Amino acid sequence: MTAPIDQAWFVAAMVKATTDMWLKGWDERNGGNVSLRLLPEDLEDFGDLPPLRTVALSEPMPELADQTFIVTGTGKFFRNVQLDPPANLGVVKVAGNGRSLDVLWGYSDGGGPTSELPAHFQSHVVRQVRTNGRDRVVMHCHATNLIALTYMLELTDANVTRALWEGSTECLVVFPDGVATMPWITPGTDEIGAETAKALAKRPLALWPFHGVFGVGQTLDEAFGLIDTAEKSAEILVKVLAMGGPRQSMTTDNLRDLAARFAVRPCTEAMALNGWQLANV
Ligand code: 2HA
Ligand code: ZN
Repeated sequence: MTAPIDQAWFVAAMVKATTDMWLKGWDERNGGNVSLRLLPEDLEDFGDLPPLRTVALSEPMPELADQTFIVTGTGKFFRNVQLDPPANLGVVKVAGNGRSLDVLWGYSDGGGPTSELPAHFQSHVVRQVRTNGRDRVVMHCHATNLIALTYMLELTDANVTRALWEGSTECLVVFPDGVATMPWITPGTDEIGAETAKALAKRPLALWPFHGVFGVGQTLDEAFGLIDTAEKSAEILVKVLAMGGPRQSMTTDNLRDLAARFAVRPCTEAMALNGWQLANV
């Protein structure tokens, strides 16, 4: 007897992640998208999964050949995922030649994977290399305070990292490799996908100015927790700026003590700064 995929742990986990993201206020309307790489053992209870249909990829992804993912659907509202998982999510397998996807489950009303699939897939490629195959999740959302900060901070990786580290003591421990930034680029394009992957090749978080954030991790909980931690720090920084700006903060010595206590190696560019600064206009 094979079980229906609707009952798989990874469908429940995607429902939980997308529902929590909606409740956090990170995913208005159809904002946000999530992909989770599935392992052969995740699928073995579900028998043969003949392709329901095939979707072309905008650029070939030979590095992901034969890999399977569960991905949120294009145009879908995270609010609604819990009401109808098979309409709002899909399981897709990259073809052996990397040029197309087979839909194995979901997108039941005829839709397809997220418009940000190029950014997800290119990011999966670089994170698999960076983490020896451990990272399985790419998560994008419109976390309000992180977006707000992109209007204010000087947009270099070191400066944004330093600001978010100083915004809350746990941040340096949770993301010692820091936060990447990039210029504004049209969403849904291969170009923003390439820039995002370049950013995530060395850091686990990438800010899209005036738009949102990408976070990665081994599990949905890890990617969610990472974005949640950065967004909490951003919320504090937004309040601090609204109160007239910081009068005091953690020092470089404080950050060094934190790194030593929790045995992390914080990125040197952000440690080398003396505080953080607003964009020059
Ligand atoms: O899926 O968030 O960036 C909607 C978006 C596009
Ligand atoms: Zn978006």
